[in-house]
Amino acid sequence: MTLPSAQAWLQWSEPVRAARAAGRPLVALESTIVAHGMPFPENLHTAREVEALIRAEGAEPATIAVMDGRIRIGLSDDELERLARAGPAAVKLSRRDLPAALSSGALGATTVAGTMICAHLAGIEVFVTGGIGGVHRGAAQSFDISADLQELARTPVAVVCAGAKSILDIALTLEYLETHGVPVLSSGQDEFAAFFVRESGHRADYRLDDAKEQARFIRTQWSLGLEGGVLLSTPVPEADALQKAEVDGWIDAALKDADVQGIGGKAVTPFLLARIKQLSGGRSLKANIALVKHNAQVGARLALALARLPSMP
Ligand code: PSU
Ligand code: MN
Repeated sequence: MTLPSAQAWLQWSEPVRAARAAGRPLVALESTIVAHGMPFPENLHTAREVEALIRAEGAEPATIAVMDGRIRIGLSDDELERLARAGPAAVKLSRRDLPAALSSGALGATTVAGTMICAHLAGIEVFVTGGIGGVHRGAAQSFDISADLQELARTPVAVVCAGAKSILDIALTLEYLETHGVPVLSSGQDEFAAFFVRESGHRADYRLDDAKEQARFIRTQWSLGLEGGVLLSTPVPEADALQKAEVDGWIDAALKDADVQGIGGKAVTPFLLARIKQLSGGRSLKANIALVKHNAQVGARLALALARLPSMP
């Protein structure tokens, strides 16, 4: 009898398979940001641009999703378009949803947590996203804490993000990560970033601007046998950053709307993102696109640096 292997669920795209065989570093990308985080067609354009930026740095992008009962490691352009057009019709897949989508054959978009699991199965060390999920405001009542944080605590993947949106309670999000032993690194500034806004008012644990330093930190963590991920925050480029005062107003209004409409569970984050886009007249979307593209460059450079540093000490 052969033992069942999670590897059997993986289906590699040809370019990703070739890059891996050639020893070129891979960078995982999530698909919830495509299906649920941005509207069509901006989601498709952004996904293509992000992939191109990673290739231009010398790494290979692997967008991760669930299609036709397989975990896809890398999507063709047609498949990327299928996902972008499906939008919210694609199931949002966090850790607990993966078995359902794989066993039923549903089209699924992986969250940060879902993508970390799949990236780790594929042996991919670096994963680029926009912003992570976290502890929601009012979590003391709602218990709404994203499964992304638990995943960071257990799965050894480096997650590059522009911090977390202030739809979340950023202070509690950072407390949670500290409790679970997840290092929070920042590149480009001392503070943990706040997604559309550069400053969150909270310092990251360690500032490491250089990809080589980041890679040394990450290799050291993993070579010690310390389980779990690393979070690397980098702020939205100055030219595209929004100001805290205006964003706070949109967020307060969006949170109120979610409350009045009784939005709960995994619908909360996509609802808030879409509402903030409306309230900002599209400016939040522009910032969102800019920050994801910037994260892609930071992530690709980290993947290259990690590939040059295969072992520590
Ligand atoms: N933040 C964004 N855009 C997104 C998400 C977060 O700016 O699209 C997505 C990510 O996939 C993240 C998920 O993992 O939302 C978190 O959802 P929840 O809060 O339901 O765990
Ligand atoms: Mn939640």
